Amino acid sequence: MAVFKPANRIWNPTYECMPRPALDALQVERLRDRLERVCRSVPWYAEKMRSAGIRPASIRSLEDVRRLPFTTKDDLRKSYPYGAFAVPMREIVRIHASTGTTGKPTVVGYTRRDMETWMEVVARFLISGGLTEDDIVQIAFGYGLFTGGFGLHYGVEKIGAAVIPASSGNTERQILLLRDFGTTALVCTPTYAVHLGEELQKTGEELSRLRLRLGFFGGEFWTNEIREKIQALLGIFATDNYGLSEVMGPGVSGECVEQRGMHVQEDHFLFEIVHPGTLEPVPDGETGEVVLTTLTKEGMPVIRYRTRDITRVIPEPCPCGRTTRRMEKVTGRTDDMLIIRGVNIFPSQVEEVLLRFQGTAPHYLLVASREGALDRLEVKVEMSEALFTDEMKKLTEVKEALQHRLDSALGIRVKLTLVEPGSLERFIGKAKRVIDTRRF
Ligand code: DLL
Repeated sequence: MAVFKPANRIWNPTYECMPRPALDALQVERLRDRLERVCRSVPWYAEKMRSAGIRPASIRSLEDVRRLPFTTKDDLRKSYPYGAFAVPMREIVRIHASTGTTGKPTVVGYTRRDMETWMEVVARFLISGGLTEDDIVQIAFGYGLFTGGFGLHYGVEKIGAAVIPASSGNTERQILLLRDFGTTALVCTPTYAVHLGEELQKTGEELSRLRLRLGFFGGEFWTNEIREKIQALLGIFATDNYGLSEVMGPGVSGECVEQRGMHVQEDHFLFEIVHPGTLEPVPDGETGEVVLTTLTKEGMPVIRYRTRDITRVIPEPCPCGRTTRRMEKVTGRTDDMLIIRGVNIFPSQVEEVLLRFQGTAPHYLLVASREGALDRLEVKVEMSEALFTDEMKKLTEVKEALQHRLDSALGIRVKLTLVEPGSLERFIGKAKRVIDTRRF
């Protein structure tokens, strides 16, 4: 289905379109101020800076940020639950926690001013992706410790659009709301958007009878091919937005109507890309790990936080007029990366092959195992309904062709298993695409 392109609107041109030299100067000033604060109020941060020989007053340019030590998830875990807070508990008005899959969650606290900043940055990316005051926004992210639900909620309200706090799950009810409440914009993970789209299709509902026109998806990586699929399934214009609890939640960056990379809210977050091995900054345009420093956060500031997310800066200026730098779609996490017989493999590579290939659905699972001394990678892929009902001969041909594409895209031989439509687990939140049995 042809997708319209919304008008280019900017929520806060003062900051989003600030001339670069002024923005750089603002970042340095805010960085110095945050460092001073952190050193005053978080003992382990003060110690970290002292051991690295850093005095906040000596930070004079953005180059100086390279001298600062990194913060890792482990540092934050060690300070569980409130040891990374930089203000007394009386100033904290909200607590969230990250969706850790192992061990304890990372706890994050927000002051009233942090809440205002959060609403502001979410409002910015919603407006940049085409939202208006007239929209009715169905939020199908979980409301709870996860930052997705509440984070988006207050940003939508700030703009003055109407929120339907549907929360996650119960696809039947989501479809009912979409239809009966006249939802115009959908907010959820891209995986759930695909699921919702497929379920909607099964009901035989005609898209032209819905009012849906926009989608804001984030919380996990997704490819441009998935975007096309979602846009067609739901008849919408879809944009990507990125964030993480440790830094703020959603709102760190988001796409504009160009749909080409996410503008980082650089007046609030200092953004670097470093080589995950050497930890040295890479030149603009080269791929590496995202490192973020909060420039205004009061409750729980972080300095050079290693996100483990892999992407690159898009060096060209954006036609939308914003001066903030854009990050390319995240291609994966360093901890989702599998090393199979010395070759680095990301789930996104498999997804790209599948989406360009007829006969399979974008539901897949990578299973790494070890046989003797040899690593093995099995790729389980759901067949489409059409292929499933086709004759055996066709099935074998498709399997061979897909095997060939996967082997050449990944650079290793994989074991391909085609499974029945609907047999792999569906996710209402973030998808889990990798099982590595070698770690246990
Ligand atoms: O997922 C915050 C969020 C909620 C962002 C809703 C956007 C929308 P966490 O649960 O702490 O916070 O997980 C953060 O999710 O480090 C990335 O690995 C991944 N992630 C988030 N957004 C994207 C995205 C929220 N647009 C972790 N593309 C991050 C790729 C994403 N990965």
